[in-house]
Amino acid sequence: MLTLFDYLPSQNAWKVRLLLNHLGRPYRTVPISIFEGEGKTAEFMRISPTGAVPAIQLEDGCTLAESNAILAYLADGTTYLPADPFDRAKVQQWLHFEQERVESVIGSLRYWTMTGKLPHRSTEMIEGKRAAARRTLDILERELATRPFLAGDIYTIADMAVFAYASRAEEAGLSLEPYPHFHAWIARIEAQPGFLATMHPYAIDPHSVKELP
Ligand SMILES: N[C@@H](CCC(=O)N[C@@H](CS)C(=O)NCC(=O)O)C(=O)O
Repeated sequence: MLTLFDYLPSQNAWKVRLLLNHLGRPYRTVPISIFEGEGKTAEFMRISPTGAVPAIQLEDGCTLAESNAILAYLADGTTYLPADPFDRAKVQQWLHFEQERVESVIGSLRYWTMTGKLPHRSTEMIEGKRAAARRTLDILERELATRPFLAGDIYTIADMAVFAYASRAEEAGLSLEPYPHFHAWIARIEAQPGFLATMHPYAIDPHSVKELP
């Protein structure tokens, strides 16, 4: 059976849980307490070179890290990742956008906000991230005004990846009011069969108030 190395408040890991739920694929979970340093053991770093979750181990022992690489691997051969090379590349385009402009911007702000680390970050850094986050939401609003899903007419792993942190922007202190098309896209995704509504706040982990080792 597939193994998922997981940390419940991680929305990067939620992306993988979401896809597994859509696919109805059984898996077992190995929790990694990242704030207690479990990600930085030699054993786990052989599985995930950065020491970050999510990572998976296949039935044959092969391992894979990076949420979007995992999504692409697990979605291969399903409607969530088109077979046509151009359509597939369009999905990749949005997966790269997600890492550069969603996860590392809205995801970071949300993490600092929800774990009480915001007062320990410089004003310059916070304002830089907030401005970048607004640019990201403006892009998503403009793009989603023209089609139902990010890569076209079909729901794909691009939507799953971007949804993970972009839909939680309010937890990062960003208002979503000016973004009606983005709102409608959130509702479309939440209505997909097999959508995984359960997400976990950092507050379930008392260690999350610490800095990562
Ligand atoms: N680019 C990676 C980022 C993964 C990531 O930053 N995971 C966080 C949890 S959301 C983590 O495990 N951090 C611990 C660390 O970096 O030591 C991905 O998309 O999987």
